[in-house]
Amino acid sequence: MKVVYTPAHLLHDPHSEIEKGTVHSPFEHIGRGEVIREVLSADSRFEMLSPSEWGIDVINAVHNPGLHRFFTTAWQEYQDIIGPSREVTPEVFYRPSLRHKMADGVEPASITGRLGWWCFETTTPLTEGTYVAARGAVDTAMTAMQLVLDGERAAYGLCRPPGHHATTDLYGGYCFFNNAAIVSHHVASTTGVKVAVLDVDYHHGNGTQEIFYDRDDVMYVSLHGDPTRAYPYTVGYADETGSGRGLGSTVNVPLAARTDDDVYVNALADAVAKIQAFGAQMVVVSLGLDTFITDPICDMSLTTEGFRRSGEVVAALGLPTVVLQEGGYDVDKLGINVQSWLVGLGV
Ligand code: OKP
Ligand code: ZN
Repeated sequence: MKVVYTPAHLLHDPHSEIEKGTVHSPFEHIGRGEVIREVLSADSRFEMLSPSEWGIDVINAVHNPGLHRFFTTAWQEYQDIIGPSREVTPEVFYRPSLRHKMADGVEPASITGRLGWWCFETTTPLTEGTYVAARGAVDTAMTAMQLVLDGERAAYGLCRPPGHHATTDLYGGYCFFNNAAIVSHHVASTTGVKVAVLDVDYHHGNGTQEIFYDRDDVMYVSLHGDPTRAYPYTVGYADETGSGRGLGSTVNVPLAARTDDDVYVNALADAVAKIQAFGAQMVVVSLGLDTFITDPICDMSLTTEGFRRSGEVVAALGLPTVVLQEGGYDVDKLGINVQSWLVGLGV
């Protein structure tokens, strides 16, 4: 299987994450990308390729162009105006109900205000190289997509930073640009192929869901920790099924703590049947390995073998498949878990 990787991800190198009232070392760090690269490059069934450049139009086709514009200057503006810092995290978030009964807010002029205008939480620091790394993740995803459009049965994009929490207007959840949504929108809008995003990351992909919520050309199906206990808490409930023309093309399957391989694989088979019923002609997998039994920030109980079985369930769809990296934080096992999932899909 062809694997798309770029060392540009090393430029997004945060040293901290603000969570649960403390500052600690980030769960989403460069070691994640490197361990996956190491394991796949040591396995002759995988062939490593560099991404080609896709430009910014593919990003602005999905996101508010203001979000991209913000990333091009934000880190430097903060350094110039607030003072030198290794990384930047918002402190005041814009919430529309602040202006309840008033006209809608507008993007503030100050960089402190703009950070909280474009970001929704505190665990996603901007660093000097974040923008270039996030562009690299988009290029990685688009290049994997092109391989599949050119006839590969499947391809894997080692995207880092991940993407599925980024909405039309907002970044957060370790995500800056929504790699899976950018690819899926590009395929659906330029080829007319019906796409299903299958999101198997532990966390609900609120960004991808929001981007496609009212559309019937891209389905969004997610298995995830029930948001009654799991990040992102306010999105991902089973009764969210789409709106307008998109009604019925969003499917959410919230799962219990300690969900194991057997329960998960059964739920995945049901989800895959819905993708078939939708008439999808291509699948984009948001691949998170944070459902793993020893993941440090999640609570499910999948094993390396369960990931292989998951890949097999997706392979049974018999559709061209673009697999894009999202989460997975047990770094010691992340490489072999990705490998196992992809071997199950078929290499
Ligand atoms: C990104 B992805 C951990 C704090 C979590 C953000 C989680 C983002 C997950 N207790 N902060 O979906 O793997
Ligand atoms: Zn996750």
